[in-house]
Amino acid sequence: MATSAHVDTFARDHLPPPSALPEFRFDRPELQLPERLNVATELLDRWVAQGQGERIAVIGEHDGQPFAWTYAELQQRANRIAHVLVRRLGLVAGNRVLLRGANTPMMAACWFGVIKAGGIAVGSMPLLRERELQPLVDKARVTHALCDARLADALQALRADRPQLAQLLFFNGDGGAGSLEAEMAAQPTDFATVDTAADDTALIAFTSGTTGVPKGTMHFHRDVIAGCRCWPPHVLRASAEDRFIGSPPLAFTFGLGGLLMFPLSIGASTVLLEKVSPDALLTAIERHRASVCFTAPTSYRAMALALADASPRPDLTSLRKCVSAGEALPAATRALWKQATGIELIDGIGSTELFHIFISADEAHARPGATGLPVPGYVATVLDEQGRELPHGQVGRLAVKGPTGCKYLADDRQASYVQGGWNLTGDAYLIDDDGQFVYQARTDDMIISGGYNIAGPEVESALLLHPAVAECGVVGVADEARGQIVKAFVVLKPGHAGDDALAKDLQDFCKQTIAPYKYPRAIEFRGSLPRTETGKLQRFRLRTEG
Ligand code: 3UK
Repeated sequence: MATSAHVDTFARDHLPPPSALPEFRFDRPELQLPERLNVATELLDRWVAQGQGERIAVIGEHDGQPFAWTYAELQQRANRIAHVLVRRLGLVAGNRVLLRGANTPMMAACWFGVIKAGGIAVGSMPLLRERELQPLVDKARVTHALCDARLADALQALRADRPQLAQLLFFNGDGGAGSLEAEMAAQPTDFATVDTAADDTALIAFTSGTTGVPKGTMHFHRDVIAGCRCWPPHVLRASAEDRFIGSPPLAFTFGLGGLLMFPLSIGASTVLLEKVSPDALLTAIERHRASVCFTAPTSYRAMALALADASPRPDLTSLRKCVSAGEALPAATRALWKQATGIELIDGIGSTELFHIFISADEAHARPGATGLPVPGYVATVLDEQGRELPHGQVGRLAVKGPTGCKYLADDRQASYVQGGWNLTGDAYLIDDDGQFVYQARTDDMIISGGYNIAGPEVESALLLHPAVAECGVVGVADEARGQIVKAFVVLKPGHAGDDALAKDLQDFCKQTIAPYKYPRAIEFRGSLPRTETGKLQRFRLRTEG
């Protein structure tokens, strides 16, 4: 093992014991990584050193006006931030720096500034309030924070009884005295990136999990680089000429990988947007002539529906690759997006624990209703309750191994995510005859009604084929006779009335589309559905509210 560069050993001291780690596999030539590795050297410094510093790295918008920073400009900003952290805020390698803000070029510069200084980046979703931020700050024992001035409130409140958070600077405000920008101006533009070990922790990402105390997942420098070498070159296959765009926050590893690590790993450009409703994303794709898009399935569906009514229709001819992750992609949504744009979606399942996508299908291997095949570098299977591999066609627990894997920060739940060397994602899957992995449901979300196992997402996929349905969520609700019954929450497209006749029509439609016993015995029409900031349906809320 290479010597750690971390002076503050908090991360290493709170890794799971070796016996609780999953098996790591580095059995491909591109995964033979050096003992010393820093993500910023690989993704940022390298391009400047190779004379590519004038290429555009990040694009943002200020007051509606686009602006761009080259790789050299992004590097210089990151270097100045690294100096501010070390010289002004007293950071030592291994300290944890909370990063708080929407996706902006400054946020990207802060991320690299932390990494260059040997710090550990701790992302936080922009919408989190004080009460939700507090467990992250305490659990990761955050020592410093860089925060968008427009999100100052929650942090200011926490700071009162946490002396360590005195090490806090704000950016994207007026840039006046005491701001991060003003501090940066006083620092030089060069900085020697800290020579971290490949297994020094680079980031702690908190799960977007909807229940319980958030889990911090630790990712080494090597995990991020391995992530850049598996799914992107084998499935996405973007090039240096591509311009990436999308909605997931950089605090979510789907966004961090898709909108920052992956484009920069190939010398491409990325558009970082603060406001990313489906309508805003459509307009931004046109304005920036973006070519690779990352967002959640519901966002593709909303964009496709908006395109059907849009006049004038935004010009999306620049777009060539569209990635869907975060939730299962219903076949109806895949078909709608293809109809609207001509583009076959690239579906992929990833998780915060494994950093990014590990099962996926490129355009040529896409199969409606299936997620795809294990990404080169990963192996996957389906296990029964005892941990035995199940034959194809049988539903069981998805299990994955590869170069990345679950490393929870001081958390007993490590033992439920990692069993027998496998990462168990909590998803019920089956493998079909072609070896394609077919998503069923979260294992906790399987509905058991009258003795039958029913996967809510399958019922949702059926309902989404109905012309009146915009969005829907299907859960099990308690029922005296059947234990549970299938209940659908349905958002209608404009011009449809949620009455008994339509409810009956939707039920009949389901009975004709999937096995009749799965049809929703209860239907409730809603104006919208509860979702996380990462686009996931909050089923537990539907269950309790329903
Ligand atoms: C679900 C999917 C079916 C699945 C993520 C891409 O979503 C990400 O990370 P999270 O930790 O959630 C993980 C869970 O989300 N899921 C994600 N993608 C799919 N289910 N089909 C999909 N395509 O339950 C999984 O266990 O929030 C996704 C890259 C990085 C990520 N962190």
